Amino acid sequence: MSKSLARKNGVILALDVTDEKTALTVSREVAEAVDAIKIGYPLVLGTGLSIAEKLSRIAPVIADFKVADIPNTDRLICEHVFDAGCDAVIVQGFTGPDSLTECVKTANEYQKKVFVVAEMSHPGGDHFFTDSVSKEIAAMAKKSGAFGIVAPATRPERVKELRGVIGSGLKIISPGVGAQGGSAADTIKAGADWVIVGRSIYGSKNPREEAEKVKREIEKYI
Ligand code: 3DU
Repeated sequence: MSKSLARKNGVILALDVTDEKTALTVSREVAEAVDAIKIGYPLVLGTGLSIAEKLSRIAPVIADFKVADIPNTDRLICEHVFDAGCDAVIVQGFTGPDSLTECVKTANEYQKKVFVVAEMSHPGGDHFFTDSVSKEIAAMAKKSGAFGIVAPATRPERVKELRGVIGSGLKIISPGVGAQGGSAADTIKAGADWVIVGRSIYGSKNPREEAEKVKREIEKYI
């Protein structure tokens, strides 16, 4: 039985390493300081999807595949993700309500979760994800019954606005802390439930210490 996401520390590890040994070592080291491990194409293409099941024994796994296809293809992808032991999948919303609904329906069948990307965190991330588009995607995520959205830690003011759109029923996970310049405390204060942190944890000499640092930075706000 794979683990299910619950907030204790408010930190999610983005595990973009590409080999299994490092992935398992880092995950075991930081397990007590994070609430989930986010995996994506770098790790899965490097090791195979079987890594998900191994990691899911350590912490809940979120599959960041930014799923963005027609409903049938989306469903097939989500089935693989959940069969592999992941607790949640990250999907795009710009593909429209029918694709998103199919992902949520599949997740519900497995009793798993869908997060929808509302806006991205890199400098070009708001080029197409403009203010109104992001809000529309967030509203659609709420209507679809998704578990939460992804919003940029690099723009806490956007996290706050998107929280206003979805209300308190949906969760917000926010990448962009650390290597991309975002502040964990500001992001949580703006309304995020979890910050997602990758390179500044797994790329450091002491990943456990770095994860603990982020955890301590936000503990009074969660
Ligand atoms: O920048 P970091 O190394 O802390 O990693 C951030 C992770 O979050 C990474 O896996 C990236 O693919 C993901 N992500 C974003 O950075 C920004 C987004 O808008 C969505 C996902």
